[in-house]
Amino acid sequence: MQEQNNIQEPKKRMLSGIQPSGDLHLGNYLGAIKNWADRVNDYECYYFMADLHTITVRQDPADLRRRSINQLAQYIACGLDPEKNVLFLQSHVPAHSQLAWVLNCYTMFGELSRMTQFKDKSAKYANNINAGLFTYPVLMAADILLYQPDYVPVGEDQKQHVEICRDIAQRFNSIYGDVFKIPEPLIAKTGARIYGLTTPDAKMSKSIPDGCVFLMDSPDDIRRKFKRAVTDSDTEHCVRFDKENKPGVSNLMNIYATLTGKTIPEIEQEFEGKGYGVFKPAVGEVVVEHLRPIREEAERLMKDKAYLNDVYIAGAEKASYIAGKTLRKVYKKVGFYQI
Ligand code: ATP
Ligand code: LTN
Repeated sequence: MQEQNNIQEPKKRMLSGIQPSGDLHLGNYLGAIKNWADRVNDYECYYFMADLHTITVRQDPADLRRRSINQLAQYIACGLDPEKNVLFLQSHVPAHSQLAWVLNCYTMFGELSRMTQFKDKSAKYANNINAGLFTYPVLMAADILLYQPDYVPVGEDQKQHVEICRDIAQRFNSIYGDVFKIPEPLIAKTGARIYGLTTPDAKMSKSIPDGCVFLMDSPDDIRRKFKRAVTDSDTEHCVRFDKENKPGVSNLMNIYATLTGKTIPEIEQEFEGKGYGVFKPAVGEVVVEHLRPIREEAERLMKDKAYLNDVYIAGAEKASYIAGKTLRKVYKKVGFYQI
């Protein structure tokens, strides 16, 4: 019976990527990768390292190379089995750059100017506001549309980019017919926005290493970071969810909830009358234990470059096959002469 259903309804397709522009952290994991790993059995999944995107900001070439292979090891250690998912490096599939050029011509200057990430990054990297930073969302739209996915699981900060991708696809389809599937962003209910442990008003990000918990951090580093987490300045000192007045505590509760599956009221009850001195190390310990097997497996895989290279080669082949089909269709529709 089950088998019959599978035959009638092909699995929905899912695609996402992360830039290898820094080491993966708890925000990437809870906002994105954990949701990918939780769904591998129910969807046909494509996950990639967005290395083309990283050079919108200057990168050290040796670091970029090292992180591109280490990130693959970390994806696999997080539960993305290369036998069940297509894992690949964006620059290994030329169709991404090729489709991006075409889509550039169907994307408006005005809509790109409204992108929050462009505004943030051009303020942050004011001496290098390059054209790639501006057209970043077009390359991202190409990444997505090539694979005709149903869903794009990302953290909340990427929602605007998935929305512009939908707009570009709809514009293209309205001219040429149904070329692209219109994808939906998939944003987790908990973990979609993790804040820095020392900056509870800014998202956890590798660019603020102080309050950022990296997947490869040692247990002692993680414990130390949670002990020093900013809570709040009121005198109440009770574990209560209140994003407005207690952003630090609420962030820690969100992390705890996402990793344990407990609800916010259950957590409030668990720590009733216990204060932050008990709560902060408890969250730290849950994180340490959750990340321990991931770190150990990633360390093992990072030493096996031959295996990682094989995964990349197989991933690029499978991805190129699907991406090539869409690209050929697009080239034909816009009128490029076919031979
Ligand atoms: P940067 O700080 O350089 O912008 P980043 O650390 O935010 O980078 P990205 O490569 O931009 O990492 O994000 C990869 C994925 O992780 C995206 O789906 C993004 O939405 C998600 N993500 C990143 N930071 C967080 C966070 N703090 N909370 C939840 N999800 C996050
Ligand atoms: N911009 C994304 C990375 C990214 C991506 C994508 C995510 C590049 N291409 C396609 C989903 C789908 C980010 O995480 N900063």
